[in-house]
Amino acid sequence: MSLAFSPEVESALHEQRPIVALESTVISHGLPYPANLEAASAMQEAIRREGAVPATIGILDGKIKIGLTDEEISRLATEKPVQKVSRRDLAVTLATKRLGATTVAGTMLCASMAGIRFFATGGIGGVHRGATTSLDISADLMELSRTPVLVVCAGAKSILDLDLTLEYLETQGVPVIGWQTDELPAFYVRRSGRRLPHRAESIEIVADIARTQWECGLQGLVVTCPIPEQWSMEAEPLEAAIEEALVLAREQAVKGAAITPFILDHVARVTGGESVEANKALLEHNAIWAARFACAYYLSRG
Ligand code: PSU
Ligand code: MN
Repeated sequence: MSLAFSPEVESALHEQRPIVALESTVISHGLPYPANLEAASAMQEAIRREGAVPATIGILDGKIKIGLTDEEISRLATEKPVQKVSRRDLAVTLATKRLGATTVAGTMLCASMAGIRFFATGGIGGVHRGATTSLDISADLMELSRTPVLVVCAGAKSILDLDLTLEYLETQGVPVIGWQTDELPAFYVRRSGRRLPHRAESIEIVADIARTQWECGLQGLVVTCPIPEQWSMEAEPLEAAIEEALVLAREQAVKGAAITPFILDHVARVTGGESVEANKALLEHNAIWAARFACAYYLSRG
């Protein structure tokens, strides 16, 4: 088996203490340096403060590392190129011993192999705008229907087609639960105008829903937490930046896995870094809630 655990994660697993998985694509491709390092450590600290153990996941030296060290995180934050690892890339990246950063799909898959059930991230991938002809649908959505992990996120960015993303999640049988909200949050913005099928008000009910989901033999779940008010951005200028990025991507023939990082980078530059600060804030916020949900789940299991 290619799994390698940090001592901290290994003992937490052994003692059945709450663990929260963290992805690494947000470090290598989602945020610029040094914001990526700051976000990675803020998330880990937030999870520890809540009484859970963080497990940042990545691919190094032909191993799936569960619980990266600061040095390993630093490599992912600074070295280039880093392979973006979704389900399709896992075996190739391991066998060729390339440096790899796991996406939401890749992280869910590895977390589940390791026996970890809770995962905090920023935004999940989704159905891209124009998917009716490009068929560009993130593998994150399929993974949610296959793998029993609860993903806490701030919804999805409006770089995606949010209506089609919700439709696709419904088709795949993935519950999307608004954390104290009826609306799908749109990452940098608290509201998207899209109604969610379910809402949860208490940490305990989220833990109960997760347990019931898994007892039924069902797989992934999404819990969406809106970005905290003070970091929430204005929707219109963002939308303009995204439209501009999409036109540039088309002109430069950017496709496939490169699309999401390309748009994120453009939006960060156009908003003068405001989007980067918002991104860091929502990542930490999601880490806090994921830790609370994980703690409630393990506490109530006795
Ligand atoms: N959305 C973000 N930031 C990110 C990503 C998505 O706001 O960093 C990353 C996540 O790792 C996600 C991946 O799983 O992009 C989705 O990429 P794709 O659309 O190529 O599946
Ligand atoms: Mn894609």
